[in-house]
Amino acid sequence: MPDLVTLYHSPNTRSTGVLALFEELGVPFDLHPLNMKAGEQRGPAYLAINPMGKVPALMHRGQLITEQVAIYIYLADLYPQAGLAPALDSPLRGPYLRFLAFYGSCFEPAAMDRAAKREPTSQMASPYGSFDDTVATITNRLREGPYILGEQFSAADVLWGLALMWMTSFKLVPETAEVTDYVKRITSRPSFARARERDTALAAEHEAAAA
Ligand SMILES: N[C@@H](CCC(=O)N[C@@H](CS)C(=O)NCC(=O)O)C(=O)O
Repeated sequence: MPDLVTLYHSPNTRSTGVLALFEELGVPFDLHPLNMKAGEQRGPAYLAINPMGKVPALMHRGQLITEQVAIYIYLADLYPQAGLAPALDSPLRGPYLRFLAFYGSCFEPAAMDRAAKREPTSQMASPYGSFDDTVATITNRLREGPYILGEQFSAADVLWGLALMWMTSFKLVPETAEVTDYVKRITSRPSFARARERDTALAAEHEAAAA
């Protein structure tokens, strides 16, 4: 078993998915909460660790790992016995990496531009083409389901399940049957229930401490 990974986490943020991922992996980790209500993520102590002041972040063997996509890949590979990442020589390794990278380099930027009502550049110049293309790409993939890799549940589903839950609740992504069924399938897993429980308790603590 590798030595403990530290997770820098704030409740009800992108790092909630990493909490659920740890639950899926079933491994111990060191949880380092940051109270965003008190601005701890922008304080000197955390900026000295992660100059971006963002969560999620991992510290492991003296190295900082940031960016959700890198974190999901790193953890699923670090604990291969959980079976959340296809092996390097599996035919599913390509689509697994594709849909993780697609999330970070296409889908999230497209959704953030849409949320901020920013006019996208031309389809040819944009790294994601168009918002509608990104939604169609993931929706078509989910139609094949039940998971991103077909029958095989993976770390990519933890990332996409939570992201699509938020994106549909913010009305950024249309609540089509493919998307809502998928969100329900992923976020009803016990790992998500346990992550939500931890977040609820942490959020209450942070609220009280910042008051
Ligand atoms: N590119 C980062 C984005 C992380 C991010 O934006 N995290 C937000 C929480 S959801 C954050 O830490 N915001 C606090 C701040 O910027 O002060 C990733 O993929 O992990």
